[in-house]
Amino acid sequence: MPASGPHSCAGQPKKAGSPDFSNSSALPNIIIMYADDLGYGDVGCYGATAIPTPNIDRLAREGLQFTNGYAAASTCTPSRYSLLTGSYPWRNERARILPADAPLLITPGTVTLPSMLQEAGYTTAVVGKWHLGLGDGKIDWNGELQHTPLDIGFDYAFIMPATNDRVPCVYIENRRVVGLDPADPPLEVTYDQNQPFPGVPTGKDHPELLKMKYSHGHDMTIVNGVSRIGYMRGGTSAWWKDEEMAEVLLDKAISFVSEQRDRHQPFFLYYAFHQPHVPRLPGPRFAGATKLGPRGDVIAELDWCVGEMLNALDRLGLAENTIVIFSSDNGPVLDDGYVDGAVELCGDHRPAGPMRGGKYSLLDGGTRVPFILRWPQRVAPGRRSSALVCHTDFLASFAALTGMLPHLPPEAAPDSCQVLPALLGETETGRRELVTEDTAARTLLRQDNWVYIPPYPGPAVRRHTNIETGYLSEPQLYNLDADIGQQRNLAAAYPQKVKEMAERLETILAGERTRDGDAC
Ligand code: NG6
Ligand code: CA
Repeated sequence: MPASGPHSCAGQPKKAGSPDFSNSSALPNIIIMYADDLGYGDVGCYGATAIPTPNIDRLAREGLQFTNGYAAASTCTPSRYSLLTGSYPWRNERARILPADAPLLITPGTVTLPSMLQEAGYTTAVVGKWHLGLGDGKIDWNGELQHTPLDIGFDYAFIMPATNDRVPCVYIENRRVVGLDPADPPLEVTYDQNQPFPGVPTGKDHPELLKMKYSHGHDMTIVNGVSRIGYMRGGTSAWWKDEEMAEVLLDKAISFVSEQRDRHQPFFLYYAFHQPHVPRLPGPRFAGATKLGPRGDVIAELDWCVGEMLNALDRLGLAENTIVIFSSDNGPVLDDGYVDGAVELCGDHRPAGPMRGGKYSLLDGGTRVPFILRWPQRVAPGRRSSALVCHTDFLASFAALTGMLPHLPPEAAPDSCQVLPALLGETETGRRELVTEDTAARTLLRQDNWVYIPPYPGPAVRRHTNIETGYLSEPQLYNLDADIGQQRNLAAAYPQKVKEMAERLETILAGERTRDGDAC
């Protein structure tokens, strides 16, 4: 039991005048810890043996582990968009993998998970990977940024603008790039292939300067010995060191939580890790932590960050009434553009667990992800749930938890199901239906344990990354109950089921809102 376990702070004296978070009527704090490209099978409690993840496993032991927990998409931007807005990403045609200088994808004024929680009295923060666009057109990286997380519901932001393989390789705190020196030339960024900055070394022209070589893409500006996507120059005092990123972000995340300790308000923290996305460069103490090379090592580092946050909650006496969720934005990939041994050293490790496909894919390995919820005060520890739940559902579910659901405007969070009873382990019935999408925003329908994938043209295996796409010129129908590995296409055997699900998917894609329909 976490309440009486060795890490629990139950029984420790509370500071005078501090809020009593053990009072069961107080709204819980909420922390979403969100990994980047972590597969279902990469975590010990989901079956991994080659990578030690004692802290994520601890979370599962003390909480509820979902076996049918989904991201809305098999890539980052659309998944995160869906988590924050409660909307299926395919409703917004811009919700695709974005460069860092793309305009903010979420229009200020949209109801978001953090803005809803702000209304409910929460202090809200994002720390880590953003990748949802910034600004509203042209960005001056040296000035005060507009259209940032602060404009869509976050009170505090410490972010990496896009991904760790995309420029600009700088952190942004609230509205400013961190660590710019006025004596440096201004920071400039472009993704225009035809406009590289003259004189700034690229991976393509100066491979001898690289400490990690690229395998595909990633041949532009060199930062910290690693060439990236996009070009950047100036503002060099602000450029990050990848090996320090885990500690930099962890420090900001823990500082935010610590600062909330003595405030009479609940908090929401969206802590978005950069691991195990490429380039994989662990801090020195995790280099060599596994036999799987950098990919395994950064997962061990990620796990350590999770543990440090759990320990901080214990120390601060906040563990009991804090909901901690751990999940991932999409499924796994081995070679995602750098030569880091991920493929060669993988051995028997199965990053997607028993599933087919991975990142970018329509197959289940693309979107079924580790998904754990711990709330010692309310959720029984050490259980598993097969309820179908998706990150998209957090908005309506936490609106229900905080009394905000009746106040959501009808157009808000159109695809967010109120599945709070499932999230809290009170039932194993989650949503009935779920639409997920791949990197090209091609969709599929899941209904109970059935998956229908429409016919799509295109290669069966994605180039470079070597991941099955899920594309087939015929319809695909799988029953995940009996066939989690999607090995037996039942479409020919169940033509009526195929017809019904195809029609249903069409109806949803034509605009039917999920939130008040039968899907939930
Ligand atoms: C792809 C990148 C890949 C990764 C991905 C986004 C190339 C060749 N590949 O375009 O490395 O950055 O975008 O990943 O550039 S995600 O997890 O943020 O969706
Ligand atoms: Ca990702």
